Amino acid sequence: MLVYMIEASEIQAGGARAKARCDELGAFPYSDQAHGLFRPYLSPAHRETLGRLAQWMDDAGMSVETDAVGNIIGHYAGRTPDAPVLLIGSHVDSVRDGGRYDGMLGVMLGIEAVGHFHRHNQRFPFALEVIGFGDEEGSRFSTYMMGSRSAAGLTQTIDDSVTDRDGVTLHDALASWGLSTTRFKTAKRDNVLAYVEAHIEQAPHLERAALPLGLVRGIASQYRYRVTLGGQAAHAGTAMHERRDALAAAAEAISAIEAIGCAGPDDLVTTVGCLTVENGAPNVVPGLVVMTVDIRAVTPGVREDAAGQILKTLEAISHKRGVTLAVEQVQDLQGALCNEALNLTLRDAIIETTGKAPPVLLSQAGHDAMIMAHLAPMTMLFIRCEGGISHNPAEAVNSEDVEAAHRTLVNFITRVGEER
Ligand code: HGY
Ligand code: MN
Ligand code: MN
Repeated sequence: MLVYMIEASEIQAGGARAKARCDELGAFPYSDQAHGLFRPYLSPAHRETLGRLAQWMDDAGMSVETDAVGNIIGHYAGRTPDAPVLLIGSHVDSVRDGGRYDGMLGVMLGIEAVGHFHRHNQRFPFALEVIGFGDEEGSRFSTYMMGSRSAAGLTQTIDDSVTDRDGVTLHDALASWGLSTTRFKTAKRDNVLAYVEAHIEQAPHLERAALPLGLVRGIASQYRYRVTLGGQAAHAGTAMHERRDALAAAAEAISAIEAIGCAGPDDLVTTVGCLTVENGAPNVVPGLVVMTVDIRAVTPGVREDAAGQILKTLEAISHKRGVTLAVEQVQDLQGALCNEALNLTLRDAIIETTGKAPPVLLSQAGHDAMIMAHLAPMTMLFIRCEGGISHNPAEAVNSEDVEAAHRTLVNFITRVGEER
C-alpha cells in the first residue's frame, strides 16, 4: 500500500511538472514575440526551446539528438539494442500568439513518462523515444507537418523556395541550422512499433461531458487554398457602380464560405483565416486581395464536395463583380484513423486511471499523428482544455487533468510492454 502511495504522488508530480514546463516555455526566450507565445520553425525561440528540452530529456535518462529537419529526439533504450521503437510525440512550434499547451504538452508528457520508467529502472522489449516535431503548424512557411512528414518519409512535396513574411526562404532558414531538404529523407524513421500522441482537445466535448480524457477515433482531412481576387484599385471618390472592389468581393466570398460550412454535415468546417489587402488605404478602392480558405471534414467525400461548392461560388462572385480569380491549393492532408488495437489498450489505460470509460472523439484539428499513421499504428489521447479554446493565448488546462494524462500514458506504455 505504501509503495502505491509513493508511486501515485510521484506520478502526480510528473503531471504538474509537465504543465509548469509548458508555462515556462510560453515566454521569451522560448517565444519570438515580446508578449505571449510565437515559436516558429527554425527561429531563435525554436533553438532556445530545443536546448531546454535537451536538458529535460537528459534528466529523464534519454540520449538526445536533433534530426535532419530539426526534430528533437530523446532515446531511452529497450532491453535489446535492436528493439523496435515506441514513439511518443507532438510538436514544439506554435501559431502566432498561440497557446502554451498545443503540441508542447504532448512532448512534456512523453518526457515525464520516460522519466518515470528511468527512475524505476524499467526497460521494455521496445525502446521509448520522445520526438518534438519542429514544424507542424506551418506558421512560418506555407509548409505544414514538415517534421512528421520527414519522419514518416513523406517529404516529396516540400518546396524549399517558399518564403516567410520577411522573404527568408525555407532553404536559407534550413541552411542557417546546417540543414537542407536534400537531407530530409534521412529523417525517415524505421523499426517503429507504434506512435502515441497526447494533445489538448481543442474542442469543448470533454468539458461538456465533465471528463478529463478522451480517446481519439480519427482525424479530419484538410484542404487549404490561397485565393487571389483582382479588381481595380481606384480613388475612393469613384462612383459605386463603376468599381471593381476586390475586398467587397472577398467579403461576399467569406460569408458564402461560412454559409457552406454551416449548411454541411456536422463534421464539415470551413474557415477564412487570413486576408491581405494589397496597398490598402482608407481612400483607395481595394484592387487586390489574397485570402486563405481551410476546409476540413472527417467523412470521406465531404471536404471534396465542400471544396467544389466553394470553388463554384468563388467563380460566380468573380464573374458577377468583374474581378479576376486565382485559386492555388497549398495543402491536401488526408485524414487518418487511429489503430483499433492500440485504442483498446489506451482505453483500458484511461479507465485504469480515471475509473470511467472515455468518450471516443473525432478531431477536426490536424495532428502529427495523422502523418505518423502512414508509418506505424498510431493512437491519440485527448486532454480536456478550458472552453475548448486553442490557438489563443487563453488556452488553459488544469493540473489534475494533466496528471490523469500522465498516469494514463505510463499505464498505456506498461500495458503495451505486457502485451508484447
Ligand atoms: O491546423 C491544424 O489543425 C493544426 O493545429 N496544425
Ligand atoms: Mn495547433
Ligand atoms: Mn497541435
